[in-house]
Amino acid sequence: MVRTYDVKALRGQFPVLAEHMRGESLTYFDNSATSLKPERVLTAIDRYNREYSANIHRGVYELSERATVAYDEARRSVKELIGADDSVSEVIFTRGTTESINVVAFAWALTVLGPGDEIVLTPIEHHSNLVPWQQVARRTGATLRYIELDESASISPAAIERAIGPATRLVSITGMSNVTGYVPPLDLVVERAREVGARVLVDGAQYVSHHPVSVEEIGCDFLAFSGHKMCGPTGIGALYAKRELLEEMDPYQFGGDMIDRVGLYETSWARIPEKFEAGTPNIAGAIGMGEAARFLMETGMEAISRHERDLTVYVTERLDALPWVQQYGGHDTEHRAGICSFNLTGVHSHDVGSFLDQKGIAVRTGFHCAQPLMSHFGISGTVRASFYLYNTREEIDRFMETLERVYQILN
Ligand code: C6P
Repeated sequence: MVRTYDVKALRGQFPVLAEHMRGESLTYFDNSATSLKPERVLTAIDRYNREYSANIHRGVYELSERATVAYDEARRSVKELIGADDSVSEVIFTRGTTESINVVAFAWALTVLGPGDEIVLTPIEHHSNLVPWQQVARRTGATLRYIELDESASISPAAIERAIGPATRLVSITGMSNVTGYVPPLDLVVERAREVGARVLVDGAQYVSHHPVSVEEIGCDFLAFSGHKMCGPTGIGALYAKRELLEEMDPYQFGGDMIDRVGLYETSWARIPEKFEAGTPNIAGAIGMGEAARFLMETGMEAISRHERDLTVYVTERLDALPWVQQYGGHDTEHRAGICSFNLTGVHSHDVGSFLDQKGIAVRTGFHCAQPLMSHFGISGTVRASFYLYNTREEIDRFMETLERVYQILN
């Protein structure tokens, strides 16, 4: 049976889309900052708080058992979304991508890296996948190396070959740029890393919400992602890691629930994943993220990705036709998804954003937590429109009409 992609029905599931902003119906094009949440995710969180709001792993009573079951089910759904195989890997709940990357930086990299070791990054990374590695390099004596970009901020096989070598211990790379939507060739990165015995962390903050993902197929060692970018709530995210790595890693934080036996002077750790989840976790958040994962799987990640590609091709072509628009990240929509970044000649990105806001259109402007990439383009910021499963061509038409007006008025 071929399922049709019913964008109208999907839109009906997102209460925020019925809102008006500045007296206009909302056009939400800031999905890379955070996505909207469907009714069923809101209901799942609400039901936990109203009907079985107990702590997990602690009570022998039914309320606590219900919370524990829901929390464990959420973990299973998140694992299923990314194709993680229970027998060889695990998912840990964190506060989001940023914390997940910090867990790897502080619980793994700090203990295994030293002088002479290299951490390979790219200049397209979000600050969350740069700053922790600068800290690790400073504290361990390891060196940072960057995969060179071409003019459109893409990565060639030759650049990967040059940057990853015998001294590389870790490659930490985004699965999808939050500025241009560019999807780097992860297969080549992982293949090269394997040749030299390096580990690979994929920053999946954007990647997981927009693509079908199978960590087993990608072959990465770590994958970091956030609930709020995939129709879930804020304050929750996940770190996927190979079980063997989690076994050898020390806990990241210490306290309740992550222990096995505690004495006055010595403590042994609980099993994975509890070993990495000290204290009462964000139970409602995890349940919301689990529901979001089920929603995405039922909608179909292939279908979502196809829908977004259609929107990306459409908007790119329309922007390309305007001589006063400078787009960033190239025209190769095969390797880009869901995002377009641009400037209008002679108009500051913030002014464009404020004008669009007057028409109820929400975009992000500025450097998007990616200053090295802005330096690569030689600019201080862009206007970024980022799409998701509920956006439509009609919204893009409205956006384009408004952009034409912005240019006429502000240029
Ligand atoms: N990017 C954006 O508007 P957190 O904040 O931990 O959920 O995600 C951090 C992060 C890491 N990597 C990438 C590629 C990201 O896009 C983000 C978040 C948002 O682009 C907010 S700055």
